[in-house]
Amino acid sequence: QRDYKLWLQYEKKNNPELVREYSSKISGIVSLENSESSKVALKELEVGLNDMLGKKIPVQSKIEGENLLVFGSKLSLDAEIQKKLSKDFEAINKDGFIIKTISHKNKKHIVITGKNDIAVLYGVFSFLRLVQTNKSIDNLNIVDSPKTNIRILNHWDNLDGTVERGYAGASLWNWQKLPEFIDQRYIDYARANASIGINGTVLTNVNANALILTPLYLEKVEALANVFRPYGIKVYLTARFSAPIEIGGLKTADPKDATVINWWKEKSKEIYKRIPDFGGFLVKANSEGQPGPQNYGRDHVDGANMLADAVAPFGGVVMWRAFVYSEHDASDRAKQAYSEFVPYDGRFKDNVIVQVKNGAIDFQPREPFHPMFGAMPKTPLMMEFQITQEYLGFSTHLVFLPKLFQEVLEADTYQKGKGSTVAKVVDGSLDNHKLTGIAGVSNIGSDINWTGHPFAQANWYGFGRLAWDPYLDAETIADEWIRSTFSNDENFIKPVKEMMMDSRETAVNYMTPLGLHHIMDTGHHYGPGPWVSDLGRPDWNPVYYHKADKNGIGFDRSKTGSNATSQYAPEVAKMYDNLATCPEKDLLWFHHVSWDYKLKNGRTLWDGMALKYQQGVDQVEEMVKTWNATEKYVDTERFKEVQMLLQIQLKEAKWWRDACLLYFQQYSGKQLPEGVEKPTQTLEHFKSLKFPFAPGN
Ligand code: BDP
Repeated sequence: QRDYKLWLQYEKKNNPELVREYSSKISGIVSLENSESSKVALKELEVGLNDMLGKKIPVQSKIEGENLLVFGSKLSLDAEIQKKLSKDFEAINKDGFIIKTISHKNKKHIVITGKNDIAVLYGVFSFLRLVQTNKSIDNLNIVDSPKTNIRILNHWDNLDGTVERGYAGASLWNWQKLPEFIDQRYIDYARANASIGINGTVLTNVNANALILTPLYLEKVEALANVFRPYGIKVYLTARFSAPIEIGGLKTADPKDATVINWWKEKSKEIYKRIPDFGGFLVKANSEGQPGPQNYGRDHVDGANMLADAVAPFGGVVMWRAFVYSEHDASDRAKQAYSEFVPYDGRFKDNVIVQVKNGAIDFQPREPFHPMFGAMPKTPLMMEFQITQEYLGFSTHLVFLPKLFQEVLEADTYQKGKGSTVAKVVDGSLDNHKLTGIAGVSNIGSDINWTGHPFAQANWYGFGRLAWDPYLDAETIADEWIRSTFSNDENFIKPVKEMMMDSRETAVNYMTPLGLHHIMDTGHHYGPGPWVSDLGRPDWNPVYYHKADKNGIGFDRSKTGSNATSQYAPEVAKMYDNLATCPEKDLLWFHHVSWDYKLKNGRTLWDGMALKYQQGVDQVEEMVKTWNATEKYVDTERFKEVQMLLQIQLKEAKWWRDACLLYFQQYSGKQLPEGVEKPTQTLEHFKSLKFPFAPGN
């Protein structure tokens, strides 16, 4: 099936000139090595080039002839070629690659190389992408290195096969059949990840189960690690802080207790004996009911450092999550992670990296960047994005997330003056950190198309590309993805790219315009629920976030309110504090303003908000039209699939618009402005909708 093949379609080129051009530069493939990874690379080149060029390209192990495509790691290259490339080798890091047209013994060849065979594999995929996207392979001179070390997926997969916030079927990991049964999907998964430079995967949910650390499961984890290894993908696990009690029979999990310390040391030793390249642990501690060091009067530093000591002898890392908020202090949830973690700056061990969500609340359609970025110069911080669309319409809404990711990465923290972007925090350049990383909460499941929505594949793809290079722009990513997934035809690319590029703002418009946030329905977060006010904790309720009343709407986080703005550098705080300079897209995130507040376009807030909701719906109508016009460029299967999904998206966009406007209208007491369609249902109707099953809950 087409959509199983993701962005690795390797569609046959129908332009004979192009085929001739490529063929003339690739008269043969020379594979210099025989490692598992180079076998993978060779197979990829053969499949890719043979399919795209429609003929079999001969493979050889020596450079004999001309116009050969030669690949192998540095040491496999002939000394003369190594010398020729010496400057380039100096310029790349461990995972970086070189793709270069060279002349060797008066013959032209293309060489793909790097310092090790995984880097070469990245180079091979990058080369194939050139051909996939119809780029020239004339006089190549590409020297590229990833800007972060840990480029990792976080699977929120449970041992019972369900996926928390997963909208693409069940977990890929079949724990029952492992270790003996190696599903082809594990291999295809690894291959897809390698093709975009992802080099790590956390197999298990952050809401962790200690069982994964028992021998029965470790044997299964080992089997997966063995499959992933040739693709350069390291396995990591979530560590349940109370595991020493639950599976170790200890009385405590106190990180200062000698038996606990020893238990984690022994456990780590056991894991590394099976999996010598095990990546390390990801930990959610003292957050949403998960156990942690605070259960024993210790703090996050004690907990993280104890685990860090356990894995340090083996080169492992601890990714300690900063997603914490306490029920005892619900005054402003947005402030809590910063308040709790920033004082720890400089106290974590070298192999600890603190994993911070992109925004201070929780993966909303739009959030200002998390104030922790740039605020802990002595601590490596890694980014946590959510690829799975928990708050973005699940896998039924087409929302191209690289736009969101880029917006966050480009944001300027001003922590070291102008230009201190989040990307510079993440790639370590702002504060000189060697340990760097980007995590993405996976949207992958057992669905044939992997991600539920064919276009959600682009979010996995885009995440990987941005993890490799946080400075890439979303448009380049969209272009690459469309070409390698669907078609190189400009008539298709142009409208579809525009549709993707606008899709995130579209979702913001019909869900949470002007800085609104967390007004999704209870628990499952499916559809609108701005009226919800009965959940156990105040900060779980939408009413806590929008604070609509007859005077206006919005959460005052400025200095006259919760003062969350003070957690940013002064330049940023000032910008957000001041109504005149606070970007309108973040208005209600930072301010409570009256329904009559004048927006920049001269409209009142109420009118402007209503029109935004309407605009969101109109934009989905446009998406439907755009897609319908692409029929002749796409296979029927994917065409139909997307067409049906867009109809759901349209229906749900209207649901969002009508439910939110009817609800807020009770407070504004104003009529809908002209241009906004009248709701066809009552507020009571929307409130009465119940979803005993919503996926991912
Ligand atoms: C929230 C999810 C919840 C996760 C939590 C987390 O609703 O399922 O467990 O974040 O990131 O977004 O730990």
